[in-house]
Amino acid sequence: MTTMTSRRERIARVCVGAAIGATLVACDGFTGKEGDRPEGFRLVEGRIVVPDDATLLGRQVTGLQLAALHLRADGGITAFPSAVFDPAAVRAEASFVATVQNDLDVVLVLQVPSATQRGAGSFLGVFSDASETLIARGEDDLDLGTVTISFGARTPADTTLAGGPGSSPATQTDSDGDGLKNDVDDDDDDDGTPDVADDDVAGDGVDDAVQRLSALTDDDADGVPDALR
Ligand SMILES: [Ca+2]
Ligand SMILES: [Ca+2]
Ligand SMILES: [Ca+2]
Ligand SMILES: [Ca+2]
Repeated sequence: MTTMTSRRERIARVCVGAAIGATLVACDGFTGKEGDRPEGFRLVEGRIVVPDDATLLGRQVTGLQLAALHLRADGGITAFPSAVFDPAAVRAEASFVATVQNDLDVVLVLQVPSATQRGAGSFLGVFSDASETLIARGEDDLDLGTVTISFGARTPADTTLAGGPGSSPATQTDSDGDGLKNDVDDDDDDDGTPDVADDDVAGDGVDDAVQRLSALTDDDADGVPDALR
């Protein structure tokens, strides 16, 4: 997984270099479309408008990334991070893509990368779709459009990211593959228990209640889980 992500990101950088050279060249067969990812993974991508660093954090940040985090039943976190970008170098929008294991529910966060750039980093905000932060499992790729940041009363604890118009993950995901996207499917995992009474709506095997960031330990109660500092 990580190896393939790195390969894709290396290719993306090569493509950028080629574009800057004023000549668009074939990028090693990379198209960004289905078939370019490892089997069992989906792409979660979009563009994010990055405010100036002072507004963002009140502190200097030299790198940012989006990361899809799967909160496991054992209390651990499996991370699927995007490439790192420098907020100071982003004039308008930064593109991101995370290669995410498609059988897992995840939350998508903006973060300062961990030391390895591969794990859960320092939390800056969570993606929210109509107040729901859990992105359901599914094979469909997600294009979140232009993602914007809204700062809450407590930053970063209440900072949320929202996708562009028409980019709701629920309208793009058919978790059980029955032809109905999750937003119009009353039983997202086809287990016979309707979504409204299902503890694990998309059926990734982990109760949804423990998969949201609110389930993580927050000893000082500042709204940022201890594991995401
Ligand atoms: Ca469905
Ligand atoms: Ca269904
Ligand atoms: Ca169900
Ligand atoms: Ca779940």
